[in-house]
Amino acid sequence: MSEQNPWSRKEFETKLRSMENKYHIHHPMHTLMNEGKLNQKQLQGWVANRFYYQIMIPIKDANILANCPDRETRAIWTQRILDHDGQPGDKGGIEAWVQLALAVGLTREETLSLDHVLPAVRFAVDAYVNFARRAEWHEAASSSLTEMFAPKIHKQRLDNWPELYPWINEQGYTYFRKRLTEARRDVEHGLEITLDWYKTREQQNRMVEILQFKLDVLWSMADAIYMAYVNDMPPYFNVQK
Ligand code: AHQ
Repeated sequence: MSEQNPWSRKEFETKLRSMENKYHIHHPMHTLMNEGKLNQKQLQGWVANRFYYQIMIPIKDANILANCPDRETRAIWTQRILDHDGQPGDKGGIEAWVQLALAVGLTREETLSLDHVLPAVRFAVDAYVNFARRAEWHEAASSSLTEMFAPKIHKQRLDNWPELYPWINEQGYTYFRKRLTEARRDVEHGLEITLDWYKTREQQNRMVEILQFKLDVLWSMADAIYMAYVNDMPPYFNVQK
């Protein structure tokens, strides 16, 4: 097979950014959300399920750290764990997501219990964590780059929810505000690692596969939540209890 010429750095980044069309912002779960068409129970279902994703992000990042021999990279990547788990003076993103849960009317206990987490959400999230655990650390780090598209979805929530969902307590928005700046900083570092690492066209095609895998993780989570809370078809909905 002829070895295709590698994309230039700019072409490679453009190719990765062109995959935005498959980001979960375009999933009906998120378009309905952004049109104000979800009721309280449906929003609670999304928040409670996404809590599992949030608590597993630091585990994912710790696995990348464990596999990464480069001190400078680790010193920067460690911040991602602190952003979620918190540190003195900053309760962290996981606590901010609990505040979002309280703001949509969930209790702390039921959110922390993970009782609402759907099997398919758990499978998708665990697939992401297990990929990060066993992949070569550059590949695991670059799989975070769906966050290239995240600032837009966080901004959408901050701009539209107060009007669309006036019943949500304002304290719930801390998480999205936090991520706006954190995501932009993380993407800068993740993109640098990615554009430096994948050199040949074959390697660059591998990165496209990895980004598609992560897009699939996010899309599959939205599928499961939509099925259960919008179609009212949770697992085993149609069989005798
Ligand atoms: O809140 C999110 C977050 O902390 C992260 C970390 C990052 C990663 O390491 O994969 N991805 C990510 C994302 C977060 N929020 C999602 C959303 O829609 O609120 C988006 C998601 C991502 O784009 O990967």
